[in-house]
Amino acid sequence: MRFKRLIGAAALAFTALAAALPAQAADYKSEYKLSIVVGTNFPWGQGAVIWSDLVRERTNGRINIKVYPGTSLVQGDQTREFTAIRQGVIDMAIGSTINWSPQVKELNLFSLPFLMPDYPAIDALTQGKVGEELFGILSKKGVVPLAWGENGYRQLSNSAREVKTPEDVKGMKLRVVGSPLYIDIYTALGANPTQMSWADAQPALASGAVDGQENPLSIYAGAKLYDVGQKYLSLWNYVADPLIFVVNKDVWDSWSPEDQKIVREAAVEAGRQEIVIARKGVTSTDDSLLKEIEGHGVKVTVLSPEQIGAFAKATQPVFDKWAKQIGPDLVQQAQADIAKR
Ligand code: X2X
Repeated sequence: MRFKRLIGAAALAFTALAAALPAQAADYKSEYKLSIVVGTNFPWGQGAVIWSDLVRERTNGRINIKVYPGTSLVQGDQTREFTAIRQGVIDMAIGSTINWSPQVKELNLFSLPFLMPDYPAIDALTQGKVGEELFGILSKKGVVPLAWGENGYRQLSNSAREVKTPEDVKGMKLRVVGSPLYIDIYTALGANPTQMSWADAQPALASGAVDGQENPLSIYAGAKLYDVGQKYLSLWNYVADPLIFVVNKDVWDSWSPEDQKIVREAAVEAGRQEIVIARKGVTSTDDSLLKEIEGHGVKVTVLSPEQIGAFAKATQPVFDKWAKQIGPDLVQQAQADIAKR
């Protein structure tokens, strides 16, 4: 009986203590898991570090974010990342539109071949009506979207030969990312695309199981793909993948309005900084990253507008097919905003 009373007293004391604590402290987790695909040495990963550091500082450690690179919370399977965020296996993420497009078909917009010819075109979408509409769609899917970042323009590399025309990629075995749209693009070009995760792509390139791949230059250089025989690089800006900063909805709702504001503002700041980092060294005014890549014996081929036109023509049926799936209104809005940029 004494024992029971003791337990009763302990429970009472605990209840009193919990009531005395601010509600938020009781609800907050000791760690929030932030998922990204690549490591913190890449611009994408730096964005994650900037965001988590800002949040930790400004909340005095109330919100303690830990970065999980390599999509390790879903065993490297980046196409399952979005589902895992919705389910709460992942608390927050900075994800590529490509990796989430199997669950959010509208995000395929950025993968429509040759839709966005330059950086102002990307910005016209993410910072305009299209971006707002996409955030609205995400908000209905169990996540709270906060800010845009950028992986970058995806360029084609391979170990076999210089690529200047659709003819040059015929029969080439190419690793592509998780959206079926990429299978369609490379099939239309007569290549032999094979879908695999980024984790699997690197050994496949090293062993020669695939001839080539497509990724932003920051990923190509950060992963040292020139060391695994990827000596031919064609710059054609055919698609670009923005990044989206999100928090799981239940996690978001567990935070005080003050902390929500801090997390949102930090995401916007980190996103802005990350985009600057992602665009560094790959423009005509600063081509330092390109020079570095060439220094590794890589043949860099910048496609002319005419050469790009030939690829655009060959992939037009893919554009048209996917524009219907994404939603003709959204695609038209995107095209109009790009035309006005
Ligand atoms: O897997 C890729 O190619 C990467 C790293 O760019 C993405 O996550 C979309």
